[in-house]
Amino acid sequence: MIDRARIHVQAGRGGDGSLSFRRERHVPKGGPDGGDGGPGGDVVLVADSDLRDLSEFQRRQWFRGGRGGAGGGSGRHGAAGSEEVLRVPVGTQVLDDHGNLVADLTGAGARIVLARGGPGGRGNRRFATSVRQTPRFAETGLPGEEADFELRLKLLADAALVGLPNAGKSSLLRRISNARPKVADYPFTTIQPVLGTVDSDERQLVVADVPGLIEGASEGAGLGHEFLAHLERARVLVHVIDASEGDPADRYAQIDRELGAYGAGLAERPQIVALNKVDLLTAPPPFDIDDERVVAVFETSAATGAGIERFRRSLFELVPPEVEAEVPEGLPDFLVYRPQPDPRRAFRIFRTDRGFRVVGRVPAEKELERALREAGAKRGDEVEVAGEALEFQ
Ligand SMILES: Nc1nc2c(ncn2[C@@H]2O[C@H](COP(=O)(O)OP(=O)(O)OP(=O)(O)O)[C@@H](O)[C@H]2O)c(=O)[nH]1
Ligand SMILES: [Mg+2]
Repeated sequence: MIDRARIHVQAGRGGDGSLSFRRERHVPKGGPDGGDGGPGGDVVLVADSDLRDLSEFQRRQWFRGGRGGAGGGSGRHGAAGSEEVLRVPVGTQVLDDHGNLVADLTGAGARIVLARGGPGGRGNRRFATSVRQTPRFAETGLPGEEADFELRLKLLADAALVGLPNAGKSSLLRRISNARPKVADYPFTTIQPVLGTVDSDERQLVVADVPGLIEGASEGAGLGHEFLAHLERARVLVHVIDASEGDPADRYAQIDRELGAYGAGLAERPQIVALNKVDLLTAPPPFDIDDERVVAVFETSAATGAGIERFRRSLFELVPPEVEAEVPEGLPDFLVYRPQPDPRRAFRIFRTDRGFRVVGRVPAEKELERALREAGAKRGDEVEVAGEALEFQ
């Protein structure tokens, strides 16, 4: 299962504003009629309940929003750039370059704008004033936002089966759910998490079978660390122990150390213990620990079915119904990620062979003068403000 990906997103550039003048047969000099450029397309992430992993992103890591169309004469606006929509499984978390959590897409249909398209440039029609009747400039569109993100899928399960390899986790899941994970008598049969649904008359539980953990898992031993991450969101852990070998309490403590070393609250999670493979025993397994996290202990045999039905039914009592996260009324169901200040406020100055060129928003005179001076402009230099050539004074 591919549960991590790195992507680079770049929203579309805004279209250029148009520099145009009305042409009419009997009017020698028509007024400005250049329309605005269209906005660039956003790059958007949407949680899709049909997807299971992030394998899509192995093939492709670069995503671009469409470019906004240029404005035209007669006041025509450019078309908006097309939105680039990336579909990810429910449970995907989005982290920025610094590892900060930007979004957690826990519900189907949740949306986040990862990069916003650049605004379109204004056409010259918009710059006409009573004192400037023939503006010979228009704005260029601005680039869209661009950023890198890491996607991490963390399974959303009500309960997760955890334990040493070969304890019988997959066998138990097969017994209680619709899932059919592979079962075999060697360690690490399960190499990727499997989800199964367990039904009762009123409710459905999602139970995850997570690959076996061994000593040092929290430091990456075995299939280790990455699978511990999938336990993070389970509300209850079902600790499966092979009761036919050694002391169950020792095995319990071993896994518990790894959960504690991993952190993320795993050590505090309520636990159900399943002492499995009791068909191989002649006497009930010894397991007498006093631990308030252990909410119930069951003796099961995935081989004969003994104890399975009681275990399955108890899950519905022991895993509390999910409390719907409270969403304040009026809050939109999507987020906008803003990595940079609003590009609408930006303009840029480029050097040309004869002086300077100002691109983007047309700044106020004072602001422009200061910026040009900082850029090294001297008296007499040519300054091009999108089409109009002026002399720097
Ligand atoms: N006798 C007996 N054997 C069992 C029982 N449960 C599982 N087994 C056997 O134990 C072996 C391991 O079972 P799995 O369900 O694959 O164990 P697992 O915990 O999923 O193992 P990994 O995926 O490797 O971590 C298989 O040969 C199963 O048939 C049981 O209750 N009794
Ligand atoms: Mg397994």
